[in-house]
Amino acid sequence: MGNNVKITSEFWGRYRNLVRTEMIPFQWNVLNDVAGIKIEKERLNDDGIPSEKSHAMENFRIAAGRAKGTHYGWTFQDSDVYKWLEAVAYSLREKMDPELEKKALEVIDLIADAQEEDGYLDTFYSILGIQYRYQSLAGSHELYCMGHFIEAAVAYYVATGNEKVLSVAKKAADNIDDNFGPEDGKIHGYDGHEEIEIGLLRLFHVTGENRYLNLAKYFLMERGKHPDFFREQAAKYEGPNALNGIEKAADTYFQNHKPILQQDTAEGHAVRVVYMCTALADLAATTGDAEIYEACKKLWNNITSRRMFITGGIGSTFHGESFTLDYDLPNDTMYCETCAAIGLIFFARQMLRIEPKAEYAEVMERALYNCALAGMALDGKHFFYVNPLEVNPAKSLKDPGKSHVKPVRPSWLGCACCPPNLARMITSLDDYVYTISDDAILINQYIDSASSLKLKNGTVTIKQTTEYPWDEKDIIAIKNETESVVKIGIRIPAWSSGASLKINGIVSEISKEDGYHYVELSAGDSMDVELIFPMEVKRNYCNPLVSEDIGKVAISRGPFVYCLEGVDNGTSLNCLRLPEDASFEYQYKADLLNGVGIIKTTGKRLELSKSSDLYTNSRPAEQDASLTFIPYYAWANRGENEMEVWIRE
Ligand code: FUB
Ligand code: ZN
Repeated sequence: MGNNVKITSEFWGRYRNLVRTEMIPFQWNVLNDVAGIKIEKERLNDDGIPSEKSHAMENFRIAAGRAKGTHYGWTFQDSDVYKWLEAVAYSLREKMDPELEKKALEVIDLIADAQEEDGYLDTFYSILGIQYRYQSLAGSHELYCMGHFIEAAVAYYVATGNEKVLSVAKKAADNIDDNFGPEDGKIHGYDGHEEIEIGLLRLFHVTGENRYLNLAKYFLMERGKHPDFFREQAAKYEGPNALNGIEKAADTYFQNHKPILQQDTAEGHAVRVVYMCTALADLAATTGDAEIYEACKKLWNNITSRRMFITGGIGSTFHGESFTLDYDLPNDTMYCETCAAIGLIFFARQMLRIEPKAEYAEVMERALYNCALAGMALDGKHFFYVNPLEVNPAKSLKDPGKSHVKPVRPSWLGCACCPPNLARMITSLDDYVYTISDDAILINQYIDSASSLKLKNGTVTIKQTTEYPWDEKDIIAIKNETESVVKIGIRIPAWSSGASLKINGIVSEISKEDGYHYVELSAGDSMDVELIFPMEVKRNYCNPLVSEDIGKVAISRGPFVYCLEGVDNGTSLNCLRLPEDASFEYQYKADLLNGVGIIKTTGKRLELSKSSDLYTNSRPAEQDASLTFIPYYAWANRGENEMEVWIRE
């Protein structure tokens, strides 16, 4: 069904294979409590995190009446199963696997059995007291979980044509529609964690049923109109513990401080913000509403030009996993949750549907190749929740203010939202390569692949031949098999100076329109494009308003941000300096970290004082030091050690 983008890239092929062969089976074992995992505390002094097991599948079995017991885990434990199912859907879309399909069908049957007669679907309340449902929305995550289910169901239906899963999703959405909305007798409210809006819009896209679009719009537009909504619900609530005091969080935490269209800055919990923005941008793209798009742009600009780390990570503090204020980007206490980087990628994808601006694809690339990818180890079995730009393991161990910053990836997490999010992101990467409209295609990501893309009047095939992300050349063969003219936008990466282009072997001047060079192909035409985007090693500087990065430089090459790691550079990385005139040597090392490009140079190291005095009146001396940078995504794969992205210049 739909578009077919076959990813043949060695870099991404390895990851996608890893998700299929390691992550999906491993996560299945975790969900079924047979993986033998040890879940670490996420922070010192934090006993609030369920830490023994997942129990997610058992919750469904209990809710379905197939097992006895009670609910265990977070109120959003169900979403781990749904994200697993969504990743399975994309994986089956890429490659059929009867064994995996059998498991997925069993899960779908179980979910259908756990669904209440009237369509309500949430194991927490089905097990602990259905009479209390929809009454603690600040913390219950009921709509969040159903949103994830709907996303999974749509993905599974599109991949396999399975009608049952779609009908369970529609039944759940209809139950939500029966209970929420502007009409008298319905709840005039929304979930504490945005997600249902994304699911409903996806359901609208496959069914064409307007009520799902209207309900998504209702949730988005209602948010922030009555900031007391969560507190009023919580004051009356007598059901099982779904709140844990979250109702006392600031309105900004929930993006509930003012109506969305009036929000100028990204406030509160970062994942919530970008999920909200994803739905808002989808709504703008779907309805063509200019006011909604303006609201998206305000939030996009605030995030990407004031509140985003160079790795594409977002969320400056672990307090509320939140944004803080403009230019507050602390490298060693930040949050940068893997899910938040993934949410930013979702947001960028929707923005590209509205307006062909390459900055959306650039941010997508930045977040994908850096923060998001750092969320998993090269073995596909260990995961970061928090993605720091500077780590000293001793401080993570002793300083409660840094204890959320792990120096190595644990095998699983008490709050396990990130690993399955990564699995669904990587398995659906084919959806991020192009933006397709009726008569135009944007080439957003350079990934070795062969595609057949459906436009209004037929198919366009595009074959990309490239060693990207390591190599600076892409040969793109395009064939317009439609019956009309097709416009193709070729992204000229903003990080590359001096890109060059040949069309059918003839050098062509690049003219950029919002970051894309456009070519047109008449019906039946073919075109060979050779694009070269030099990947020189670049020095990146931060706006001086970011106090932590003053006098520092970060190194990048192509889409990758680089870092220094202790294993290559010794301890006390803060003592290292990269002089302005240092020149770089780039080498691809096939035998290191599954194949990486490293950057070497000669820098300086402060000599440690011979005395143990803390203060002295003489400036420490420096000596030459050889420096080795590796791509940020590959750090923490060689044991526990220090790491630093921003280095003194
Ligand atoms: O609340 C559900 C998920 O758990 C959020 O998206 C993550 O930030 C984590 O808090
Ligand atoms: Zn997460």
